[in-house]
Amino acid sequence: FGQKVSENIRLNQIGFYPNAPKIAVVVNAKATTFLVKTSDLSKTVLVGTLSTSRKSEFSGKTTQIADFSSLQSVGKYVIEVPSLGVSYPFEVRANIHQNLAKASLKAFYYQRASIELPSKYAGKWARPFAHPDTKILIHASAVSPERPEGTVISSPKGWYDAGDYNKYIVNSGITMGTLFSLYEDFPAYFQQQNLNIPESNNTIPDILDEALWNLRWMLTMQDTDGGVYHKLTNAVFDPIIMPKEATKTRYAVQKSTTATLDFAAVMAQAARVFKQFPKEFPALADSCLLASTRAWNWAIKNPNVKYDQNKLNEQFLPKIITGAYGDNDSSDEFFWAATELYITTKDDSYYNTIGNQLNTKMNIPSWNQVRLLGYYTFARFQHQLTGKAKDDFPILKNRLLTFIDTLANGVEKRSFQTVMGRTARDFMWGSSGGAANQGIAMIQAFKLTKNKKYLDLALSNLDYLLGRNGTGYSFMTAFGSKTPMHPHHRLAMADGIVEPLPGFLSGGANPGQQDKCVGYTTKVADESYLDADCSYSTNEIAINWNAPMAYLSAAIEALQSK
Ligand code: 9MR
Repeated sequence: FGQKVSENIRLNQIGFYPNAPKIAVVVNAKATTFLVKTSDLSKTVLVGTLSTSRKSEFSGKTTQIADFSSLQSVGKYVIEVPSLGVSYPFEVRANIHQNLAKASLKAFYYQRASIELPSKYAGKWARPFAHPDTKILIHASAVSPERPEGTVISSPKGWYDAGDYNKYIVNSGITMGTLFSLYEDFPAYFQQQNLNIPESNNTIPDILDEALWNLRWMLTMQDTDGGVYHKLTNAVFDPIIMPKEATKTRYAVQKSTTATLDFAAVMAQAARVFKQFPKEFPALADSCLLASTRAWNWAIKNPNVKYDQNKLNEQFLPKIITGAYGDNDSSDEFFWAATELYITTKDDSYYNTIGNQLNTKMNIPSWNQVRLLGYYTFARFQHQLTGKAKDDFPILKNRLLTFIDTLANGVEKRSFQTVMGRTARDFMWGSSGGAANQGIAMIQAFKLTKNKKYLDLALSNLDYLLGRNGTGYSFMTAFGSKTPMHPHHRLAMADGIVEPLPGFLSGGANPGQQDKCVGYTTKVADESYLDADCSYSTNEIAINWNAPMAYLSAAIEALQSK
């Protein structure tokens, strides 16, 4: 039609709900009006005025807001800014993010170890069985009298962590906690969802079937004394090969306090969740709770066993130089584990270990910041609290909402009007996961207050992830017009298929550029992103980023359609 697509019109590249806010951000244009047209350009359905220019906090570029929230008719549209061109097409309709919610969970199936993925479930990304993980060597850093040097354990299943094929307990911890919380917060939504995975025809919601694949692996990572190995890994990262070719020796490496507590939290939550399926899993809940309490008791006896990979490599061979997930502060892991154990068992002694910690600094969840997962669980089960926990709940709720408001306040003044981007520090390794986790915080605030403003704020970060951002990318593979084609993902890089595996959230803008990859064009915080497979610090995928994306998209679907 002779209309050129302008990458300077930034918007959610999938679309919008009829009754929800709709915003596009126009970058570096001195324009005054915008039009909404049907995507065949045959009809103009709305003419609007762009806001006055403001300056991006990070790049100094100008941005203007096109607010077309009044467009409520179902259809396919584009935005036109006469001096620039047209936006990517988008849709307005109910359940607009249903497929996204599905795909972000289906991604976990693609990450499964120790299983063949037939084309029936994996389409053109089918692949043969690999990584049996039935002969895992106890690393020198993890030997014990009961498991001396040379001991082999079986530790199959689980998900590959990210672009690499290793399996890390700490990162599995927040990932599983997020998925179980999604199920606990919106159980009805998952009665319908069909992920087309091998277990889809059983009586268990698919989200739980998928989580079970990783839970079974996690259970094997507990040592005989209750402590939990930090990770199951090669000594060094694999080259870019498919799983079947990746046959190097794998090790169970050193126990740590943080891994053990994350494990305790997940198992306590799993015990609660699977207790609801006594017919299907007569013994699983009890096994999980036992594993959890044994892990907890180990951590109480060993409160400060850090995972310091440099130190480890000074003492033991072979040297381990894969992902470290090292963390000097285990107070938040204690908080989360105690919370899950308290809610599952209602045993006050767990609460008593953390009841004096409500004044500690709060952070948006990430693999090394899990305190808020505990807050969310208290909020979810607020009506079951007793004793001191019940008395304290108003304080906890108030602290949580105050914290969330500090993230949310001033959104309307930000250049992209998203919760994401309050400060440059939002843009770190895995910033997309951070944005999704901020979205979860907004959902929690919505659940606590029923104030719709928080639901709209959650949506602002979904819009961020799907294109309303400084890079102009939708960070979700296969979801949008401009999406990552070269994620740092061994499965995608080595499979010889042009399209990356669908439904994976790319790490996102990060001016750290730790990979030193050639091709970055800017160091501006919210623009520093490179869709190249060498860019592991901006364009890797990871289970702990997909889980909050799954949460955010499914939560918004569940709440909007009401
Ligand atoms: O997500 C992790 C990020 O917060 C760290 O800064 C980074 C460097 O330590 O590691 C990231 O996690 C990676 C892990 O160590 C190995 N598997 C891939 C993970 C995602 O990049």
